Amino acid sequence: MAIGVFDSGLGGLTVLDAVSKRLPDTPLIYLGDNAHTPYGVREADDIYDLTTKGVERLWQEGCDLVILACNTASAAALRRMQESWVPRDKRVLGVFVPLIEALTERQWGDNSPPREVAVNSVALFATPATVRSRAFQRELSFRAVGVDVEAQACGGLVDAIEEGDMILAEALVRSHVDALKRKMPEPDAAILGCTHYPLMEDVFRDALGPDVSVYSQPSVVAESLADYLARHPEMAGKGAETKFLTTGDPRKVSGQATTFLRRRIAFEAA
Ligand code: DGN
Repeated sequence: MAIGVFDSGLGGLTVLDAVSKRLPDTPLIYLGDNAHTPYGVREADDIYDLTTKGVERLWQEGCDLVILACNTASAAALRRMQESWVPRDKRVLGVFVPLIEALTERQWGDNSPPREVAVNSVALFATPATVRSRAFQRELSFRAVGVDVEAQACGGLVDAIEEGDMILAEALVRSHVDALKRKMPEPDAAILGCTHYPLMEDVFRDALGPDVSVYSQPSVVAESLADYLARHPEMAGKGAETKFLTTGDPRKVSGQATTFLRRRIAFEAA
């Protein structure tokens, strides 16, 4: 058995890296839906169909527990999948809830009623589909009261990062932060709600200034998964092996992934 990590493409490799650092003895299988990336500009039903297909593929590989590393998939598909599609012996977890639990200082799975928290205002940076879904605001409202959220759809940023155009990516981060600050001048916290944005974390931090707490997902998700597996050891296998699968062209995706993470990664066809 292995833990599955599903993403719309390459971005989830940032989450996979953090998970393999935090849980070095847990086998992992990554599936990137590179044939259909990016999800950020797709409609919710389309994202749901693609995500369920990807998760089924990881179940076939023996991954009873699948993490949706992709924020767009977590936002548009996860709750619907959990409510009506995931069988009892399988688990699909997303990336928003761990982040919201960290933000609201809740333990994993604490389902007590929403309450006041230390953070009053939150800036969310994400893809257009994630922003449109309002999933972050919905999940937050189940856990906290009185928190203002301003969301900024960061059009163009995923493409610039994937193309390795860091000059454009930096300019886009700064202009999206400026746009956010016009709506919310002094947020207490900022969420980097997309798999790609941790690669621009320094620029986000610089543009937001020292008074804003920046939450980047990979380490938060890895910590939350470690906590989950400590309670459900039967969901994890043993072994340090990581396998990389793609719905796209493995040679092309391996090259792109190596540029993206600046280390060699070999993908196989899913
Ligand atoms: N993986 C997506 C996310 O975290 O929202 C970004 C890439 C995309 O499909 N747009």
